[in-house]
Amino acid sequence: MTENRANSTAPVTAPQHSVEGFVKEFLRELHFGQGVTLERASVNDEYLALARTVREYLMARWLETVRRQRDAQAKSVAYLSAEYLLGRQLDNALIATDMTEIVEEGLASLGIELSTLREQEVEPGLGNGGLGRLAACFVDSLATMSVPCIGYGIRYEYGIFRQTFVDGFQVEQADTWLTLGAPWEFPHPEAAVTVHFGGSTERYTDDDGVERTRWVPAWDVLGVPYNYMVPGYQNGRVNTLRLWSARATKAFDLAIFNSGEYVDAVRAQTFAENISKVLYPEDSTPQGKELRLQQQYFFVACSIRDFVDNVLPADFDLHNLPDRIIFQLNDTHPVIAVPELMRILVDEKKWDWDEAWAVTQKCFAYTCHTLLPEALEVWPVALLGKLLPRHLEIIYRINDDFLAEVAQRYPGDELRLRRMSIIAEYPERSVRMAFLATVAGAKVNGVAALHSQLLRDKVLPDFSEYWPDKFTNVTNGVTPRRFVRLANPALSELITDAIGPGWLTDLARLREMEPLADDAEFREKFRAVKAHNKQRLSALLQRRDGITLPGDAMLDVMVKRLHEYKRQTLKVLHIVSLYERIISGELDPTSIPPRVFAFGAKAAPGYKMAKQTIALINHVGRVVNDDPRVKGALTVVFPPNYNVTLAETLIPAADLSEQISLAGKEASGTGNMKFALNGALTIGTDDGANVEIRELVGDENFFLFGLVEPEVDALVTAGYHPSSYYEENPTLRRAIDRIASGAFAGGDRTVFEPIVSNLLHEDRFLVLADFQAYLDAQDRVDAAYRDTEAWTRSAILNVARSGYFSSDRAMWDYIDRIWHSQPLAAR
Ligand code: 26V
Repeated sequence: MTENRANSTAPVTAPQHSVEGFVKEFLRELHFGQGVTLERASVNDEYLALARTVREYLMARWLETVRRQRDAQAKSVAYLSAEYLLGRQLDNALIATDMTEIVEEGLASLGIELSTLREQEVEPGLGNGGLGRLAACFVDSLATMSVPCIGYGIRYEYGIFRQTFVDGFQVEQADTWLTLGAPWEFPHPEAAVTVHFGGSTERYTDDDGVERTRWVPAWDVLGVPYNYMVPGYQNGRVNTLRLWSARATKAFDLAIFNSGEYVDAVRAQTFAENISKVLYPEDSTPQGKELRLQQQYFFVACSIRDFVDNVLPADFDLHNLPDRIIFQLNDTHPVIAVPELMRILVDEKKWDWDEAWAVTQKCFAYTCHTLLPEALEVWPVALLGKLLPRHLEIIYRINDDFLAEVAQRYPGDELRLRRMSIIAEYPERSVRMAFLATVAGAKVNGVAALHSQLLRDKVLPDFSEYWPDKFTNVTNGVTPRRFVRLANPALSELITDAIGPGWLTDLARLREMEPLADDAEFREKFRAVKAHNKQRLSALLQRRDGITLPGDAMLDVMVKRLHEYKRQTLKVLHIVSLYERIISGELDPTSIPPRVFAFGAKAAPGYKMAKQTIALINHVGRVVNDDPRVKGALTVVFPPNYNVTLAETLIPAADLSEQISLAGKEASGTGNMKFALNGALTIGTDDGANVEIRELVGDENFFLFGLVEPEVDALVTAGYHPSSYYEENPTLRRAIDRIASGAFAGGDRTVFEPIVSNLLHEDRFLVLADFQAYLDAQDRVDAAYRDTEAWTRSAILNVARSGYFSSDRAMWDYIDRIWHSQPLAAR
């Protein structure tokens, strides 16, 4: 039967690549897919029909890619990530298939504007910030490089909340990305996988007389796979992203239902389905969330099962698993996959422990994305033992074996054993997931050069001493398809005119633009692109939020999650200081270039200080924007609900990119790369990938300020007293006093008191220590901006020298240093 089917597979052909072919297909989708005529179709009908039409152009490539990957039996990357911030799919698919013009023309012939349908798409916001967006960039690159990869994750019914402002305060709304239809996903309920939870373990003797353990779980759920296409850029490849959705194993219990207990019957279903219901936005309190641990185990258990049972051939010898797969752990969220694979090999396949461990250690690699101790996940033993009793036993055994080895190398070094134990004893007995990942992983990497160094020296020093070769760096990257080609078509055209095609898949070629920085005519064109992008942003903000941007001003942008370590407060102090100096007569507003300060940031719903900071920005904005004394000179805008879609219009319009985290706190940053690639200059600290950006674009094209990491360390060790900066710096004092006076809260001194008192008495992230250096750097920015030609030259050099930050390069680095996999040969 299977043989027959394999032999009779008819080639799947894409619809005709022409305007007529497209129109025919689109109308067919409208009629037979949506059940409407063109006359009666809503915008949503048209969007869904268009999405389905476009995906048909990808279908043949997808099926062919999957077939070829199977046939080649090549090593695959399984990217395990709890988050994917994909952004809108339509435009990306159009660019990948080179269909934009055909579609635009075809739709126009029917009286429909492509741009209207684009706007209809709600992006799948299945991530919080940089970590989720990085995963999306990586799968894009692997598809474009023809490298076999499956992305595995969770299909959250509700992604990151939609942010609104009420009186300047953040209010969260449910993200209903699925309600108007989900044309990009392919559910496969028939391929559901069962995942077990709870219960206990028991010992038994198997038929060969070997003592074994089995897990007797208490409850289970189904994982239904939803497949998404990940199109490579005009290369005929489409990889797969497989996101899991939880379903109850029995839709409802008929017996209970028949006895009239309807509520009880649906309760079981609701309980199971809660697992993939919402994305955790709580990155302020990562611990103690049972549901989150359920989510983590749920998606990795489904993914490993899927790979072993469905992707590998039926007769595959799992001893060869490391030749066929590398599970890349995107942070610690999927680390429970390690004991899960051990459980499958030891309990189900009945392997020896050592044999199983040898294979497991070759199948995983771990990427760490943070330096903040509070962001490193730990799971209380009590919770883990209740939810996954067998996994806890396996973790104990891994730890015992590991510590025995360490004890052999360092006899008598009790303290070291305690430091390196996967199990922490205080303040609560718990499992340190980063340690487990480090012990199990073939490689451990940080995400920028400085971060990887600090990871070795500060976060995992004992481990890097123990396994120096295990540690490596892969500096992050971003996909130029979405963040240059899609987001900035005008710049893309200018680049192609200048250096020819091909740079979008070989971004180092941007270097060829360098000489053009000295070409006055080219600079003129480059400025025209920026001006065009500012107008495009202005129109969007007007339409979207009723925000009016002043015509000709420097656009100074800070967009990223709201966290104290990122220091949005430092930016606010700069604005308040300028405002205060102007209204007190110290600063002539016409002596500085007019600026628009644009913010975009979501705060975790439970993170009070972050939410206060959002309110402060909005309140400062209201006062500054309404004050005729600064009109034209200073404008503050904070469009709500910053997401991938908004980034695509904001970043290409920016002149100045704010990357002002406290040195040693931002692992990498990836927004910083997107800005540089779109011709914004960076004002930034010596942190994360800023370090590499500055090295590449050159000191003279980057505004560096602030303490460096060893200085931060020394200052904190010596005892940091923020109030002394307040007392000694009158400019700083006046800015803080103005906030404290209630000037931005209608005279109410209590509203922002927590922020003021935090700054003066705690200031964990040394905002006050860096304040003056930041202001000085901003003065250098103003001076540089006045010299239009020199500024444009720097902006062009930022673009030309940022090719290194392509996620394609990052993927090659992973392949060389970690995965040792291969692209599939060209046809
Ligand atoms: C951050 C924080 C900060 C405060 C308290 C608790 C907490 C918990 C989790 C996190 C997020 C850590 C993971 C993460 O998103 N890291 C980001 O990964 C990006 C991609 O590598 C990188 O560019 C960012 O610098 C890094 O913050």
